[in-house]
Amino acid sequence: MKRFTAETANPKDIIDELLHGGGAVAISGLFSPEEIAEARAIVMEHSEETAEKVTHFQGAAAEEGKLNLQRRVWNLLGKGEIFSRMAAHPKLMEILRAFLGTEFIMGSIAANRILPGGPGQEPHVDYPYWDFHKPETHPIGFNGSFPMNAQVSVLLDPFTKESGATGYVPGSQKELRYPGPEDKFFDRCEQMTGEPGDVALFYGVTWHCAMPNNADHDRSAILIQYLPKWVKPMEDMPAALPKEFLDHASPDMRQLLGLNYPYPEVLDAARAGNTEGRT
Ligand SMILES: O=C(O)CCC(=O)C(=O)O
Ligand SMILES: [Fe+2]
Repeated sequence: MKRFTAETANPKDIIDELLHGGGAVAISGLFSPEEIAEARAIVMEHSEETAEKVTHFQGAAAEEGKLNLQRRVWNLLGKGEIFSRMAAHPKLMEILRAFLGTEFIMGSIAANRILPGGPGQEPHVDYPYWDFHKPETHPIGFNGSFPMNAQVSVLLDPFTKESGATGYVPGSQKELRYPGPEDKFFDRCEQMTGEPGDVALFYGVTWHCAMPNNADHDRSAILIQYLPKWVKPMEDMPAALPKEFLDHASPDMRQLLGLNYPYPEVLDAARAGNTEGRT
């Protein structure tokens, strides 16, 4: 995985790597140890209980009775201001505007906590093709030649081979396809390793998954999904957030929440007049 710092991270090289290189990059130096400690404490607090939350790509863990070792915390914007800062970090905004279009949105911000012994996930590609194991439900000829998704993982713990750093197959983003057993993912994958505070940024059509945590410590990350403005987001964040949050959202946060993009809209009831076009 190509590694950048806050100083060297530039949209052109990163986008080239996401589309035509390995499909994933690391960026260090965007978040302070204090910010990471604050985020981690909130995630741990909200995942202390074993109440099961909706999750994905964990069929094997469910069969083995180990879902309890892989915990999600959803709707993070409502759980601490630090998560708004993470989602709208100016360096990430700059890169993602160049990658997904200047008016891109956020589809989800959640934590993925894998406890020691957690078995990891099934290799997959991310939304908007979560169910691309059923390709016939998507348009014919659908491909990954332009990005309809970017994923950011903000690492809260050491992500090592042992602790189950996200596995991925470099270059697999070049052909949009859901991996199967014949692809021998686990023989071929590399891992997005890093220190707490590092960011892994990847193009979501790259085959990837959380790997088994064989370490003696938790392995948590903040997972942020970014999308072009017209892709249906995964979490209905405006519906889950209090009115005060929406009223006080910064311009970047309003964009991320999709509040600047009107559709779908009841056009019969919309303000009359020409609202769209070059002139
Ligand atoms: O936590 C990870 O390492 C990856 C999680 C992931 O890919 C997902 O939940 O879609
Ligand atoms: Fe994923």
